[in-house]
Amino acid sequence: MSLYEDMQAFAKKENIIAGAGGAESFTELKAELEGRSVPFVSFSVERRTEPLLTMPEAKSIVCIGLSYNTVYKPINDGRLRGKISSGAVGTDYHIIIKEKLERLRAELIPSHNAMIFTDTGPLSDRAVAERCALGIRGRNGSIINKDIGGMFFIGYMLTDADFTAGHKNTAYADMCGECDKCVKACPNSALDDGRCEHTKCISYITQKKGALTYDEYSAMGCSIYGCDVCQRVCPHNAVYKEGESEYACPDIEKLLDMTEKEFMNTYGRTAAGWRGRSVIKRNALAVLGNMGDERGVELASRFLTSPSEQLRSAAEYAVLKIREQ
Ligand code: B12
Repeated sequence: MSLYEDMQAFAKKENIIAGAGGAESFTELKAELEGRSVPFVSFSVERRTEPLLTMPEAKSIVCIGLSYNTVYKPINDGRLRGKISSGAVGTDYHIIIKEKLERLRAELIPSHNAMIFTDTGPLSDRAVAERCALGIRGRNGSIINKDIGGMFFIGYMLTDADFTAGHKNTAYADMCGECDKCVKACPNSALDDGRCEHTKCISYITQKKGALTYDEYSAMGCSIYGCDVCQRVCPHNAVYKEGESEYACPDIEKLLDMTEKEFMNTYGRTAAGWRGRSVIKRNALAVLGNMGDERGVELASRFLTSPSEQLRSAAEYAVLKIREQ
């Protein structure tokens, strides 16, 4: 069996998708990155497009995808509850993906060098996934795979082993055609034919720090962390798992009462934990406003004199918004 075949057998056993490609530069990505500001990424365009600057001896890239296509049942217990994106429910994907890639390395290429990344590495994860034939960019910007759709996280490994020997990827066909459901469904019109304007994306607004504008609080709707709308409406994600989890629709009163220790115990090992307690509480306050339930006034009022500017500002928004309705 070739290394490529071993990798596919590993993927099947681990319930992930996998592919491989060469480590040559992502020349075609340069112009796109130079013209855009990308939040949360501090690598230069050179580092983002040239794998050999990170690992000079790299011969190939192995890329894996971990599905998070689960729809969580709403909890209808009369409590005020917000929403957390499906991908941020349960164990943080950064932990799972790194463990899987580390296992792949140990089982398949124990004597080779490898560098493992997901989300925070130098390259564009989506460009890597496309090169490794995991899928193709859809109109919502996400990489869509023909078997599991677009709700999957991406991780990759640069290695001096050649996973492409004896294998040639077949070109991926367009997955969207005339469909523009995601573009139409985006609550804040952030999508424009394959590009996502991050300043309008609800996912970004829930992650950026500080006091937000009225329009930003309002755009959040019921989202406390992340947003799944452009994925949920995508026909390629129509087959999903069903789940039940308190994390997916947190009780806002409980969330607002959490101490730092309770927050870390609850969210510390999820993908929503990295932004910290204050940002999540700020979002929960904005969601209270957007829900328009009179009970939200008392809850939000507790934060009108908070020493944190972002909590005060979100509390003011919530009280104002509920009073407006
Ligand atoms: C910054 C970031 C964000 C920002 C900005 C998103 C954006 N506009 O790119 C915000 C916070 C908004 C965000 C949101 C989300 N993100 Co994000 N994000 C990233 C991050 C860290 C960097 C992305 C980046 O460099 N963007 C800049 C653009 C220019 O580059 P790119 O998308 O990487 O590359 C594509 C484009 O350049 C495009 N392109 C190239 N040339 C041209 C030319 C034209 C004409 C066009 C139209 C496009 C185009 O092709 C490239 C490959 O597809 C990556 C992880 C990483 N390190 O790569 C995760 C990542 C892209 N995010 C991911 C996810 C899951 C999400 C959310 C779904 C999370 C959520 N549920 O809330 C949303 C989806 C929003 C959306 N519709 O895109 C996944 C995507 C997985 C997938 N299957 O595609 C990644 C890869 C993380 C991971 N490791 O799994 N994210």
